[in-house]
Amino acid sequence: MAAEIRHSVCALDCPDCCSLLVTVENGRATRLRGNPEHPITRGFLCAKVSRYLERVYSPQRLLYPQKKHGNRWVRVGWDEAIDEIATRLKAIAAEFGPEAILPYSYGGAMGYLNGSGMDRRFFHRLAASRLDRTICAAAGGAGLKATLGSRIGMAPEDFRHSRLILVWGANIHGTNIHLWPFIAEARRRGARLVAIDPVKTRTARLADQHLEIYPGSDLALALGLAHVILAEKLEDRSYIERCTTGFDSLAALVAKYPPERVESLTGIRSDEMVQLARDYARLRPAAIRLNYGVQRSERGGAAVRAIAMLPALTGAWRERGGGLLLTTSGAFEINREALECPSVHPRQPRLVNMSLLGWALTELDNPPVKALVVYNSNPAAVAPDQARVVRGLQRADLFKVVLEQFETDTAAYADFLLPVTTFLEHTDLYFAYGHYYMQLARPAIPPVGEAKSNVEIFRLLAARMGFDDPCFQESEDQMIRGALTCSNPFLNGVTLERLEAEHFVRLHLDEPFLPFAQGTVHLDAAGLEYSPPLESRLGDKELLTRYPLELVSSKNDDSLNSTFGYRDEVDAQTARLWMHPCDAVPRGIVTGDPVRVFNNRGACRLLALVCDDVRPGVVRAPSVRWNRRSPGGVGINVLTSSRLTDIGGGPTFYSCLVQVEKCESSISG
Ligand SMILES: Nc1nc2c(c(=O)[nH]1)N[C@H]1C(S)=C(S)[C@@H](COP(=O)(O)OP(=O)(O)OC[C@H]3O[C@@H](n4cnc5c(=O)[nH]c(N)nc54)[C@H](O)[C@@H]3O)O[C@H]1N2
Ligand SMILES: Nc1nc2c(c(=O)[nH]1)N[C@H]1C(S)=C(S)[C@@H](COP(=O)(O)OP(=O)(O)OC[C@H]3O[C@@H](n4cnc5c(=O)[nH]c(N)nc54)[C@H](O)[C@@H]3O)O[C@H]1N2
Ligand code: SF4
Ligand SMILES: [Mo]
Repeated sequence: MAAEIRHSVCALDCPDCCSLLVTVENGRATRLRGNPEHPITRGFLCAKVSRYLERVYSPQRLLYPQKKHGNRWVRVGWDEAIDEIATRLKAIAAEFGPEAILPYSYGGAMGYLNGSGMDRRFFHRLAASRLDRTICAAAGGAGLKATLGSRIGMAPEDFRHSRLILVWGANIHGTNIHLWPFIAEARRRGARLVAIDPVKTRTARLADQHLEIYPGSDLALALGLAHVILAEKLEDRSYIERCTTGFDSLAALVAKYPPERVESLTGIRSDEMVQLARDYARLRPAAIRLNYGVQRSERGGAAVRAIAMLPALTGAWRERGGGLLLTTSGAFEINREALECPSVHPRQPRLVNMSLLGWALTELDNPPVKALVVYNSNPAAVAPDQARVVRGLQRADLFKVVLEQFETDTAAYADFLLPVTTFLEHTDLYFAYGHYYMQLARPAIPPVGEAKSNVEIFRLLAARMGFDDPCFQESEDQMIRGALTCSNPFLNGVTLERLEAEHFVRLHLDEPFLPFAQGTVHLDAAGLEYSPPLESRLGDKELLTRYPLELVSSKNDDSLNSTFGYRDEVDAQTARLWMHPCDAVPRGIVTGDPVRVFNNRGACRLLALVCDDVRPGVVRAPSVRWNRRSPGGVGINVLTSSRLTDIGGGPTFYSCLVQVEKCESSISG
C-alpha cells in the first residue's frame, strides 16, 4: 500500500499544541513532522516529539492489561480487568462511601475527550471525590483572572510587531519553541529581548539582556517597575482613566518600592531596573511573555497579578504587539456541562487538592481514600512532598488503578495497570494554551497492542458498573458536538464539520486581536504587599542556616515533565545539579561529582554540573527525573514541600531551600 499522510495533533502538555503530519505505511507510522500549513507549528517540531514514534513503538510500551500478584505482574484480559476493577470500586463505595474513591489526572493527554471527558462523567456518576487540578497553573490562572478578568492574552503571532519583549520566567527555547520565530522576526526589525530568570537558560543566553532575579521575588520587581513608571510619569493616563479600577491604591503601594529597596529584594541592580522600566514604557509596542515559572513560588499568584498590571499602566494593550501572554486557554471555554456531565449525580462530593496528594493519601479521613485511579499523570514522580506521596501509594489497603503507556514510578504501585493509546491512536478535540487555534485529530494509526483510549476505558467501566445514563453511550463525535454547543463568542463558527475538513480552525477573534484595548483591568493593590518566600535567601533565618541554597527544579529542555523519563539521554540531563562555582568550590565539588541534595523533607542524589548558568545561591535540577532511575529510588520532589501558593492553591516547587554536599559514593543511600 502506498504511504499516506494523515493529520494529528501533539497532545503533550505544551503551549504550542502542534499540528502534525504523520506518514503511515501499512498501518504503521513511519514519519512525523510539523504541519507547514499551521500558522504556529510552521513545519517544525521540538526535539522531544520529532522522535515520538520511537515512543509509540517502544519495546517498553505497555501492550496489555496487567494485574499485580504479590510482587509480579500477570497478564489478564480486558474483560477480567474491567470486571474486577468495577467490583472493587463498588465494594469500596458501599463500605466507605463513594468519596473514598479519588481520581488523579493531569496533563498526559491534553485533549478534551481524553483529558476531561468520559473520565469526568464516570467519576461524577460514581459521586467520587472531585480533584482540584492545581499542580501546574492554578496560582497564575487565579492571578491573571484577578487582574484581567479572564485567562487570555496576546496572540503569539503578534510578537512579531513588538519592539521590546520581556520573557519573564519563560524559557521559550525549552518550553515554547514555536513562539521563537515571531520573537526572531521582531528582533530582525530591531526589537530588544530581555530575559528575567534566575537561570541562564538557552533563552536567556540568546537575549540582549539577562536579569538574574532571586527566585520568588517577581512581585517585588513588578512593584519596582511600576514605581519607576509612575515616579517618572511614564504612565498612560488616558488608558488608566478609561480602562482600570483601583489605580490609586496601586500608586500608594508602589510608592513604597523605590529601586534601592527592590534591588535588595530581587538582586537586580537598581540602575538596570530603572532602565528596564523606562524602556518598557517607551519602546512601543512592548510585550511580556510570562510563563508559569514565576507562579510556582509562595507569592506566585500575587506576582502574576502585579506583572499583569504593567501593560495597563503604560497602555501597552492598545497596540498590536503590546500586552502580555500567559495563556490563551480562557478563549476556549466550551460547554463543560455537556462535556463532563456533572449533573449525572445530584450531589457535589468533596474537592481534594491534587497538590496535597501526600496528605490526602496518608491523613485525609471521613472517609479515607481507599481507591486511587490515576491517568494522564505520574504523581509518584511529579507531585510535591514525595516521601508522603510514596508512603500513600505503598499502602496495602489502597486499591490502585493506573492507566498508562509506560511503567512509570506510579504504575509500579498499581494493582491494575491498563495500557492506553497515544494521541496518534485516538480521536480528540484540542484547545491550546499558547495560540488561538482549535484542532481535531482522528486516529492516524490503529492502537498499539491491546491499548485503549481513556474514553473507551471509562466507557467500559461505566457499563460494568451498571451506569445506564445516555452520556455513557455517546460517541466521540457526539461528545465533540456537545462541547462545541455553547455561547462563547470566540467559538463562533468552530464546528466539527469545519474541523474535519480543515484540521485546525482559528477562533473567532477581532483582527487585530487587542483583548484589553477596552474593558476593565483591576489594579487594586490589596494582597500585593511583598514579603519574601519563607523558603528563600531572604526567608526564614533558621531554615537558611541549615539549607542555604535555593533549588529551582524547572523544566528540562528536551523532555516533558516525567513523560520521557525512560530515555537514557533524558535521564542523564535530569540527573544533573547545576551549581555556581561560588557554591561548589567551598564544598569541594567539581563537575561530575555525585552530590547529596537534602533538606528537612528528604535527600536525593544527583551529579554536579559546576557552571555560571545559575546565580550564586541558586541550584538548578532540570526536571522531572524518574524516581526508579535515581540512586536510592527517590526523585527531586522528595525535596519540595506541600506548602501552597498565596492564591489558587498551587504547589510551590520553586520555593525550596536545600543543602548540598559531596558524597563519597554515587549509590549509597
Ligand atoms: N521542554 C519542555 N517543555 C515543556 C515542559 C517540560 O517539562 N519540558 N513542561 C510543560 C509544562 S507542564 C508547562 S507548565 C510549561 C511551563 O513552561 P515554563 O513556565 O516556561 O517552564 P518553567 O521551566 O517552569 O519556568 C520557566 C523559567 O522560569 C524560571 N524561574 C523559576 N523560578 C522563577 C522565579 O521565581 N522568577 C522568575 N522570573 N523565573 C523563574 C526557570 O528558571 C525557567 O527558566 O512548559 C511545558 N513545556
Ligand atoms: N519538581 C518539579 N515538579 C513538577 C514540575 C516541575 O517543574 N518541577 N512541574 C509540574 C507541572 S507544571 C506539571 S504540569 C506536572 C506534570 O505532571 P503530569 O501531568 O503527571 O505529567 P507527566 O509527568 O508528563 O505525566 C503524564 C503521564 O501521562 C501519560 N499519558 C500520556 N497520554 C496518556 C493518555 O492518553 N492516557 C493516559 N491514561 N495516560 C497518558 C504519560 O505516559 C505520562 O506518564 O508536574 C509538576 N511537577
Ligand atoms: S511538545 Fe510542544 S513543541 Fe513539541 S511537538 Fe508537542 S506541542 Fe509542539
Ligand atoms: Mo505544567
